[in-house]
Amino acid sequence: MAGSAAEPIGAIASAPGSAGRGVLRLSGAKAGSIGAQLLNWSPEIGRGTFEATLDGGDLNLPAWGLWMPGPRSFTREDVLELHLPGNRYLVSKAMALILRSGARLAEPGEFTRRAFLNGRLDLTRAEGILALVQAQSRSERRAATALLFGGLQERLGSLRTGVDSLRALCEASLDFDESDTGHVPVPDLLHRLHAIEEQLAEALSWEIRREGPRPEPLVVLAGAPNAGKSTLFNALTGSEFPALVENQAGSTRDTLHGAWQLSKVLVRLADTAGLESARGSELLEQVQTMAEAERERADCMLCVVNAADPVWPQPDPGQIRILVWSQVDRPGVETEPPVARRLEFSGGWVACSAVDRKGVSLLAGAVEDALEGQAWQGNAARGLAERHVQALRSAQESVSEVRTGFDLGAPLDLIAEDLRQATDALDGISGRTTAEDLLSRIFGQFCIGK
Ligand SMILES: Nc1nc2c(ncn2[C@@H]2O[C@H](COP(=O)(O)OP(=O)(O)O)[C@@H](O)[C@H]2O)c(=O)[nH]1
Ligand SMILES: [Mg+2]
Repeated sequence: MAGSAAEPIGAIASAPGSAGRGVLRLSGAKAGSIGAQLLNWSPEIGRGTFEATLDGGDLNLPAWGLWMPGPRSFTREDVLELHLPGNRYLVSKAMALILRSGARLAEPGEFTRRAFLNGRLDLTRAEGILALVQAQSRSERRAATALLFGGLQERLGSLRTGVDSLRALCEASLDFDESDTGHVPVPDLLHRLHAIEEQLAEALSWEIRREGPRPEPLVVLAGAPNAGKSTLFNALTGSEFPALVENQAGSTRDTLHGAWQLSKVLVRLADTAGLESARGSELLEQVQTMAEAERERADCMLCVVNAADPVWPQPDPGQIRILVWSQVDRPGVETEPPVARRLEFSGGWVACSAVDRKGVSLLAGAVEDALEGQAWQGNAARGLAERHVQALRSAQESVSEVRTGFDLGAPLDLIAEDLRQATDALDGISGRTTAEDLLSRIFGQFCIGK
């Protein structure tokens, strides 16, 4: 990535296409003077929002600005954000004006990279932003948020302090008589080493869990009691241990899982208790909480609605949902769901019957379509965990050298050197000592304007 950090960079920060607003972002020492040149505005007014007119060439546009002089900004540099009418053509023209006024087009992730270089974020948090931008499901969003809010960094902080102080003790002891192991008793050093080993193992297992292969996509059956979820579950999974089916609310309590083979992928199908059925006792509350947790985790929801007695779920734009218009073999029922309801289901609708299996293969196709391109196929947060795992493993190797050193009575300066290597490995994760090419790879995955 070229250029000094203070060089002004600019980018369109809103998504392509027409929208309510188009956002341009500028960062760097000259952000204010470029803004003053193009807008009827002066940075002297101070931090905050302002209304102005963007004036240049044949462009004359009302604009709304947000002025955040450094260091109280995302990049810790002077940042000017311009909000314009969300028309792609106008926004591009305004961007061209900004570039002509002396800013350079930002590279992907360059704003976040500057935030990182200026100490605003450590690398794990920057990765959290990336993972969040790329997250496609609720579970990915949760993993990214954990990174963003410093889950790993918190752990690493105390681990690094432990390694550093052990090294300081080893180094301090060097100044004493050579025949002596030092003025700090070895058992104390070993006690500290043990604590480091434990924390390291814990951080590693946490990251390995994040990195590990995600199970098959989870498809969850949900709907009112008697919608036909359990019957459908049995029909789709051909389960050895079929779900209880009964014409009575509350027959399904525990969430059941089974494998459902679609034409290309295998998914995990879950049968849950009927939505909001029979609350009141502690057990039934628990049943509902479990079912809710399962729906939260779902990569795709099958909202089962009984054609003979339709009960409609609350709309939920945050999730991919397919409407399953069920039990259509029953005499006299509507064979298609009402048109007005269909739009509430982002994954479309399928009419089906678990009894004569009508619509079952259509349903499989709809699920496959809904899952295509979804997070489970490739996952940014997981790729990031891989880097952490490698670094933690290398820290662990150095720490086990330290252990061997103590066992063999090695000189303390050798032990201190191994501890220094462990610190370096940990610093690689937080970005204190991360190779330039690795930084470029990480930040290069961002979109321009981020
Ligand atoms: N005719 C017909 N009956 C069904 C169908 N699916 C479920 N049922 C019946 O509807 C009742 C409730 O089914 P169940 O699967 O337990 O519903 P759940 O509460 O949503 O799990 C049972 O009596 C089932 O036999 C179907 O596709 N066709
Ligand atoms: Mg059931």
